[in-house]
Amino acid sequence: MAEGAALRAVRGCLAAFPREARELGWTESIPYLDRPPSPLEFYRDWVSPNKPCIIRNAISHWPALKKWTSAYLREVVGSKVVSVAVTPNGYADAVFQDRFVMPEERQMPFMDFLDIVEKKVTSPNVFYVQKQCSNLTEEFPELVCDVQPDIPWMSEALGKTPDAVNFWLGESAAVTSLHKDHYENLYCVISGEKHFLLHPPSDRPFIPYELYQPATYHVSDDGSFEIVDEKSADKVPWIPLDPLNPNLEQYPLYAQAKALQCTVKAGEMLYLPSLWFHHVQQSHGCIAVNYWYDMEYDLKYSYYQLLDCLTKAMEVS
Ligand SMILES: O=C(O)CCC(=O)C(=O)O
Repeated sequence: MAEGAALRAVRGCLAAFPREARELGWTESIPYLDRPPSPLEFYRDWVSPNKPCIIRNAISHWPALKKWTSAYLREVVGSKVVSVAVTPNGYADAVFQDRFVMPEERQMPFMDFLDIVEKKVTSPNVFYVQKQCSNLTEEFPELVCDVQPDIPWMSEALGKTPDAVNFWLGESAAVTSLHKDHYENLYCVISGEKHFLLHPPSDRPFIPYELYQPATYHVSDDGSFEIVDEKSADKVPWIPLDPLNPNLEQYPLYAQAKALQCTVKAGEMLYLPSLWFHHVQQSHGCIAVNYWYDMEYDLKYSYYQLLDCLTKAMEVS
């Protein structure tokens, strides 16, 4: 077969693959479970087939659901200095002006942050407690006893404890741009609601990635900001596309991708499987805790790597 014909054949396979994968397993919406599953059920029905679901009644016993009011948080952690992501536009870790721009990581007393979220103090900037890297245990140890250090049935299903337990509290303008990672993610909403837009890993051929110079916002209280390049850092591969308003002229293949959307309400838990692309928004002041369990680097991971490599090779051919 001539090289051109071979390339066309591979491109055709990549274009057909997402639909074929979808027909094998994805539903139009995310299914609900009414109770926490047994470890075996969860591994067999959700982790192994890499399917998302929303689980109800899995965290109803957590004291956090009743206790984490603004008054309680102010009393217990109000005077503590914590890391807050500050951006001019709500997008931390996202493509802006041809850079991969990270937030300013501001150290501030938690109650000053709450004053901004509750609009007792106005700011032109957007604030989000979203440090990850186990910020619940590292920065808010006073709150850990109101949730659980891990999700027992998940730890048993995977034979390990989470790599990170994260605390999220932010403004409605704070958006997490479309990305994927290598965690089995159990995302628990304590108050408010989170809005997820998801793509299965099999949609990779339709999702653009480009390489960007990393940079960081330096924002001022008057709303002015600078974007400062992290000159010695390597370029970062990131998705430039906004799935809520995709530029289909620039990224026509995305028209063939099929997003699943769901809202996770207070008291519910989303299982967001490893390698799924996710874009996240929230109601104002929403509080969430999530558990990142490292994925198994098995054949599923290798197949995804192959899909990724073939997609990149087609982009440059
Ligand atoms: O809640 C968010 O804003 C983002 C969560 C997320 O992207 C993650 O846990 O991987």
